[in-house]
Amino acid sequence: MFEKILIANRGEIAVRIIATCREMGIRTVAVYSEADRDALHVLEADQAVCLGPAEPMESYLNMDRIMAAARASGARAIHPGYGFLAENPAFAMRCEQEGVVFIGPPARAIRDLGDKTVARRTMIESGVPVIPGMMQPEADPDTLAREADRIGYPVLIKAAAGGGGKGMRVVHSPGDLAEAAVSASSEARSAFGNGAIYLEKYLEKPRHVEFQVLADAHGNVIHLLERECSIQRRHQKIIEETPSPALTPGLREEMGKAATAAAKAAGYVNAGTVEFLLDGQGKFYFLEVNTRLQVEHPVTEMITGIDLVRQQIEIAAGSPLRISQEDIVGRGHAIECRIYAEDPLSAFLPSSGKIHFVKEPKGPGIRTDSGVYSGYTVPMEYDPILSKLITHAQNRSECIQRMKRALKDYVILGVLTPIPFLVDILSSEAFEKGETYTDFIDTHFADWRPTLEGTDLAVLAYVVDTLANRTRRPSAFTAETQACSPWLTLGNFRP
Ligand code: MV4
Repeated sequence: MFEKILIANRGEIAVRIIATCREMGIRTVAVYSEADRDALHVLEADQAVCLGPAEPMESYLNMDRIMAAARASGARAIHPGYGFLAENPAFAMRCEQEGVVFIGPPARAIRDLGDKTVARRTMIESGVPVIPGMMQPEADPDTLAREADRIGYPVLIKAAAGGGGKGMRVVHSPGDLAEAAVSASSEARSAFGNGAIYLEKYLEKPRHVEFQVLADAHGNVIHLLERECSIQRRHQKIIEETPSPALTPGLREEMGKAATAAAKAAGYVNAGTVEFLLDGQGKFYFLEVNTRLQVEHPVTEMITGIDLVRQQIEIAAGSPLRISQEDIVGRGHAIECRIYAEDPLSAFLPSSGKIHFVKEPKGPGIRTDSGVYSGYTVPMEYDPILSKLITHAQNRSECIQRMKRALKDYVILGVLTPIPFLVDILSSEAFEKGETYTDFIDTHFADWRPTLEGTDLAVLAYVVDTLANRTRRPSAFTAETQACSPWLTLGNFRP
């Protein structure tokens, strides 16, 4: 087993990876940029190396500096987390060449699955259902028009190098195709440095259901059930849960088999996620494979009891999987809410600044994966995720109740968060009924406003008042029932 692992990431995911390393007796090396000197992952690691200036190309995306940090610290393996270099085949290749173990899939699997048309061809060969569409990229407008006629409108233009919705265009009629293809291609070129596009049949109102897979270097592949990730805003997931309210036991088994077949076909090793779209008729289609540990991995950990980071490290060290498919049992229900520093009243724009105070919710079935602490300043340079709040309970409705309670008990002062938005989603009838489709936010929360106007000012007034009256206590011998905990009051947005 590795004695020391370098974590090529920051924030909550770096902190999360450090936790498992400590349990395994593995020493950790954090890397950080000049903007992250005071970051939690730096404080928690055994050792920390400064990479350089805040700009990602000078720090977290700089392969030379990360490899130099690994050499200097004597780390034999690198965990890339998610984002940054996690799905960069050149980085995985460089680790392979320099004798450092990349805790992730082989460079070749990352590269092959990164091209969506290569991935589609691989899945078809192994019998995994794919969305009707093209099997290679195409630029010629006449060929595209013929293909669109064959597939049938509406069609969806996608970037071959894509993912995350960039370079996507829905086209409803032949007259709109050529122009949409040009604009999708140029968007893809600026986002991925590759303007290749192809067409798929456009599925209306699908669900996004993904399967966690684990594959070792000895040919064993298992899946760890699904995650329902349909609640997204601008291709950013905000709430994830498992099990999916849409799956029957039969469909789950069928999709799980497709997911492991997909991983085998791609020569996959390590932890990965096979994404599917599920239509209203219970038909599912392969979408793409995410070749990394995902943000939403904790919900899977909660219901299976399996530490995915430990599995990743053991697989990377060459150990065979010690769990088989029959060992995987989902217990109860888990939900994750992502807590970003963002202003739900101003189009969810980042809200960076100092976190004056944070109090995390506690209690049975509650987990917070956090990268922040009281007094920490959220830098502007990176994705503003502060933490993830995960609840686990015996069934979906208790899990929702628990999540609403936990969100209301979560106090973060200094930066804005979407907590009131999340509470309203979890309280909605559509969510309660499990009507979680990819158009959920547009359909039910397009012009959401907080229930209390002027909340921010009132919270500010309340904090000032509280600080000025530190010794205030609920008055004795009265029948008053007003809230006496400032944190409870703030968390509830009932100033
Ligand atoms: C689709 C689709 C409908 N039909 N493909 C969006 C991100 C990218 N990874 C795939 N996406 C979609 N592909 C076909 N053929 C609808 C989406 C989609 C979506 C998918 C999952 C979660 C949220 C979504 C929001 C809008 C569109």
